[in-house]
Amino acid sequence: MKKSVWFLGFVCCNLFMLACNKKSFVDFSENAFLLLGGGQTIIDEGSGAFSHGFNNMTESQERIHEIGDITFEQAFVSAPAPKYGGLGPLYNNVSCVSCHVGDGRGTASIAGETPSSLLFRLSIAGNGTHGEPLPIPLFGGQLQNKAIQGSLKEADVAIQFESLQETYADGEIVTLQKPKYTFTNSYTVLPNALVSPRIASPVFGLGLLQAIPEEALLANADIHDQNADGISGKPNYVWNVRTKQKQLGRFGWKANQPDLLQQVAGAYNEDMGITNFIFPKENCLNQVQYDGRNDEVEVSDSLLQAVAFYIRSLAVPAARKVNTSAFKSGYSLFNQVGCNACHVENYVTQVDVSFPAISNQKIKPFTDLLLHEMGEGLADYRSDFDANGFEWRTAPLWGIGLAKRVNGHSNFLHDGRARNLEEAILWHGGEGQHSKDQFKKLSKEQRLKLIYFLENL
Ligand code: HEC
Ligand code: HEC
Ligand SMILES: [Ca+2]
Ligand SMILES: [Ca+2]
Ligand SMILES: [Ca+2]
Repeated sequence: MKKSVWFLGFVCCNLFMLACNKKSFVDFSENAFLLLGGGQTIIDEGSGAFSHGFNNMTESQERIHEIGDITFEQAFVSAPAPKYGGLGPLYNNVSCVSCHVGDGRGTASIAGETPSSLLFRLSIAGNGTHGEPLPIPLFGGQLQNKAIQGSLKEADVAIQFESLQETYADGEIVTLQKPKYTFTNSYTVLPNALVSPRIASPVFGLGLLQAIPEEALLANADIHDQNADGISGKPNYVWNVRTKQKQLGRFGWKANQPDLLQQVAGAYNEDMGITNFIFPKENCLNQVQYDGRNDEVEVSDSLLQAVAFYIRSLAVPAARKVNTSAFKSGYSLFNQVGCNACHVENYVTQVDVSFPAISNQKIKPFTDLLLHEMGEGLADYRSDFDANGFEWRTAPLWGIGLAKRVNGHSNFLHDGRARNLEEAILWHGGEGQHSKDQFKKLSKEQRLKLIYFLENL
């Protein structure tokens, strides 16, 4: 929570309250790029850039945001405790913020170590009744590599990297690293599993993404590539546990979660072993050490809702250096090589009468929130509802240039394998191959400009 910051629209209206006419507003045409989050754009390029609440909330909304913020940062403990007890028996980490550092990305994985903010989704082949992945007997749908005293962690994970190379048209060579995972010390025999590694993704701006009208997203879908541009774009339809219906998926690296509340409730349950009203059973049902008690929730309904609201009302940092010629040419090149076919720039959020601050915002997240086939290199060979083993959700690019400032590293993609923006681009295959090939044909100067544009988003 940082209050001494400026919201763009707010600055003008406040300083020129009496003459709040067109003139005193920021010139939208010239500065349009600053406003990645519409009126919920914050000017901050420091380490707290992802951690600002919305502008124009009511006093009670600000209070809920604050309570959610505290709970997001709270480490849960294993002992029975009035508010923050119930950790485990199995878990991956002790708090939301320990994985989503500064409301941003997980820490980078290091060869030979067990990663702390990288999760492994597990399943056996096939789908459940709602299209969901099938859990592995004795391990469930996620590998927990930590356990409280008296319980057994499911396994350790070791990472190794193998290198491969990409060569630009001008002859320059870039070395990429591909992770390989080995599971050791499993508490019982780990059967042959489908495994999907996923690093913690940034959590700011997600309320705005949730508020994009479904029609606007579906307008970009082209499952069978009928316009033959090589880009399909497929919506994922996933199970909403509360409404007991299939719904458009928006969150997670495969758009495998329908809304923020379910995503947050799932995180408490699977990542931390904290039961809640949406997922009331401990995540270790198959383990013998399970104590059989699932009669009380370990995070209260109101704290769970507060955390979901906190995430929903996190603002987006402004773009920087937008009036430089490097930024402008980088932006043209981004569109020229076809990055915008998936990283779609503009939306207007729908009106929510109960939450004006999130309504009718002109946002620039640079994503279509749809699934794309991204080639062998990125494949996890594991389906997740309608997403197949080659498909991933287009990652939003707003705020991406601040990742290093907030998280101290610039590792990207679903498992954090890319060590910088250039490597992230060079991993694009499948539907992204053509765009990547175009990028590889650019001159060094042009490539640097495109990356400069991303660095300032
Ligand atoms: C062990 C690390 C870890 C912990 C702890 C954790 N998360 Fe996550 N979080 C992840 C990973 C990994 C993903 C991506 C999941 C996927 O693709 O299915 C994610 C995704 C999310 C998303 C969706 C992001 C997006 O862009 O779609 C939200 C929201 C979120 N987490 C909130 C939380 C909250 C709230 C908590 C605490 C209750 C929490 N997370 C705890 C690792 C973690
Ligand atoms: C076919 C659709 C498509 C095209 C075209 C495309 N991307 Fe992506 N992009 C994706 C998807 C899907 C991901 C997530 C892949 C993953 O994590 O495995 C992604 C991820 C990224 C990331 C990493 C984001 C993160 O949070 O980790 C960057 C950076 C990126 N793209 C930039 C670009 C640029 C620059 C171009 C043009 C050269 C481009 N993309 C073209 C679909 C696309
Ligand atoms: Ca528990
Ligand atoms: Ca498990
Ligand atoms: Ca198409």
